[in-house]
Amino acid sequence: MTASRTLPLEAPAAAAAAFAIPGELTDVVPYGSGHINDTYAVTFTHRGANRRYLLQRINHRVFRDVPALMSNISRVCAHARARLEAEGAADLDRRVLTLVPTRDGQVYHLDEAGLYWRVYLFIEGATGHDVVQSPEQAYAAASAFGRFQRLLTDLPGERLHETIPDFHHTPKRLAAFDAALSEDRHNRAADAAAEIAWLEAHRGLAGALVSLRERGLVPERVTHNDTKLNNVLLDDRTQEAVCVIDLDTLMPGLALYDFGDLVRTSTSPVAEDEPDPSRVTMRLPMFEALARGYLDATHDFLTPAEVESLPLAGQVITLTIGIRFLTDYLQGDRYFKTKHPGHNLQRCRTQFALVDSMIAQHERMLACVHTAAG
Ligand code: ADP
Ligand code: GN1
Ligand code: MG
Repeated sequence: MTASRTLPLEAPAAAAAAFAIPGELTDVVPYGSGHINDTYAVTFTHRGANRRYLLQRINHRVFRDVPALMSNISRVCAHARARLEAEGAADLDRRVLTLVPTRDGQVYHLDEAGLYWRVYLFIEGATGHDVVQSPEQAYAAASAFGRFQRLLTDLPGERLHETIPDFHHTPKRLAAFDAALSEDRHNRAADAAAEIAWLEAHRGLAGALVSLRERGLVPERVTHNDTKLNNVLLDDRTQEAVCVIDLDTLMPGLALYDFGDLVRTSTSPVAEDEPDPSRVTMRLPMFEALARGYLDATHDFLTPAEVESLPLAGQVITLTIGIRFLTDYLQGDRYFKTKHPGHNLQRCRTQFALVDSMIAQHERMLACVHTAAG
């Protein structure tokens, strides 16, 4: 199966029947713009009323240990829900993801073809945006991920499973790129010559966050690790953040990873796969809103070294995802879903252009952080 194909709709329809959902399945529609899982909105009709659920086939080529992943998610959802309830939050079924169990009480379903499925309650009236539309949206997203980070500071029990080991270990991502380049199995390196040269000139940046961690300057925390803008649902009416979603990469990490991916996805005026990289730019008003939003929620527990490194985090995480897109391009698009053969290369170009823009504005970004941190 290639990375770009989804399953015919019989498979999700059959999987939906395994879950403890009242009524009759009346609709199945592919949903969302995630690059990893196959996601469907499924409608059940019960006593004349329609209700939607969010069904996902978990990509088990990417997440090798689905039981461990689902154990992380159910622990975190239960904890977040209890914390929100204790704070007196209303509308809990929209504020935190809620897993729907299978008919035999499990949190996921393994079908006869060996595919893994799960169901969440569908959060209606809210959207995950691919491109940020205003500083208010940037503030809302950053403060939601900051509050989520805060909710996890007292997660009880053992360390979470690492669902993808070394997920944001930039030097290891670079080593994987080097290996893919020397193999060049799909003869694509020539088409990526400019990006390969750019990366050669920026290799020095790859070790920056890992080195902060290795020198003990920033602490390990429970982090989300995939805080792209479309992984927080914003209310369609008020634009306020409703719910943090896509919890597959929840695991031990650095707060800097989470802030970095917010900068990567919430400052440029164009989509991650914009064909014209000259349109990519890190917009300071968006960054200023992100810094305020994130720090309003986290300033009392982030360390000074974490705060000081927030602008650097944007550069390094954007570099990291750019390296991953380029590697996947060279390897023939095995990991990310793609719509055409140059898709990953297009995505890589926007990432590298964004890093350039951040490097050029580093001092101004740092000044924003200092102001936001008070
Ligand atoms: P991926 O890992 O492939 O990105 P996500 O978990 O982010 O998968 O889900 C894909 C998309 O489905 C999201 O971007 C969002 O639009 C939508 N989505 C996910 N969970 C829900 C939910 N509980 N309610 C409504 N929409 C959701
Ligand atoms: C993937 O799952 P999704 O689409 O939210 C990827 C992220 C990348 C992102 C790039 C598990 O996120 O790491 O930053 O694409 N998720 C995984 O858009 O690899
Ligand atoms: Mg997602």
